[in-house]
Amino acid sequence: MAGWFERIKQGLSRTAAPLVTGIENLLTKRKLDKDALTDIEDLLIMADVGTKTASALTAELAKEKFDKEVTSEEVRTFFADKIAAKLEPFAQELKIDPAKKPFVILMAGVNGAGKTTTIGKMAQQLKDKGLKVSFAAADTFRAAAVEQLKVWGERTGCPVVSKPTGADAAGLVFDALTQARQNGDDVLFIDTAGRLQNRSELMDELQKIIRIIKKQIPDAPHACLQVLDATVGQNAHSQVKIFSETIPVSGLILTKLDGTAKGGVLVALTEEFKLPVYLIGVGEQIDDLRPFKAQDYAKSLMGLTAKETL
Ligand SMILES: Nc1nc2c(ncn2[C@@H]2O[C@H](COP(=O)(O)OP(=O)(O)O)[C@@H](O)[C@H]2O)c(=O)[nH]1
Ligand SMILES: [Mg+2]
Repeated sequence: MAGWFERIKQGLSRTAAPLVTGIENLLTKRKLDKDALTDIEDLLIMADVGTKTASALTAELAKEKFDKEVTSEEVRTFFADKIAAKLEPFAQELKIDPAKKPFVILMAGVNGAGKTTTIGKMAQQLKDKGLKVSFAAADTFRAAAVEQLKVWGERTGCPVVSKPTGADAAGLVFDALTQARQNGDDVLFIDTAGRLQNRSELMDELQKIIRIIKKQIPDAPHACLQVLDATVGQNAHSQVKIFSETIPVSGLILTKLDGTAKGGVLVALTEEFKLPVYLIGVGEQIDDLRPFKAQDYAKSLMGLTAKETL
């Protein structure tokens, strides 16, 4: 896709900028000594790649380049290659199985992570492929949440099953499933609430939704996607931990990579949870959702240009 790499690079520029200037400053007229390595490790930690990964990457760099003259670009290319290799197995495409009709996708994540927006963006991509898509507005807790999903429904031409605020979310999901089956929809997105303040209530509700889905379609939901706001940095770890203890999270979507200096968190997350990353959000517009490509991400993170993706 034209401009794809530029968009990711621009998105990650806030994460990359301190790394680029930091490493540049460190290595000007200086060999890669012990102090420089410590400082480089700190820069990686500040980009939120995680302490374990930061120290592993720095150790690998030391092994090859210690006491040698290296340029900032060499160091960043070295890291980008290592990071890309780590991420490659997790950069997957979310496959919609046409045998599952509807293919049920449950979207989970804390308030403000980007669930509703991402549903809208994903729906547009699926509609462009000719699929029939509908939404269940199961975030019945906030009136604004239902309205927001309806706006995305109109924008993408997807029917939305909703009920007044405070309605039972699981009951609504049951109705939405029935309707999606009757209409022969290919995909049903279930938007859920994310109020972590009352964790046990929320988690009970999610589990109840899953039980209700299984009453109609035993092998559904076919995907449980956790949406994460990349700007929260290391907090993303506890969020994935909490949600995956409650529901069978099958993959991640990272949003707001365009507005963060913590874009490296994706590296640490995959290392810890070994979950596929299907998509990344790089803006608020409908087409600001991109497949996660390990190479491009790693290069962008290191402020490098991807010549081979042109
Ligand atoms: N910059 C940016 N903003 C995003 C992205 N994804 C979502 N948002 C914004 O984040 C806010 C919360 O998103 P929303 O979908 O309502 O989150 P939800 O509470 O999880 O449903 C909204 O203002 C969205 O426009 C993204 O990738 N980049
Ligand atoms: Mg929402």
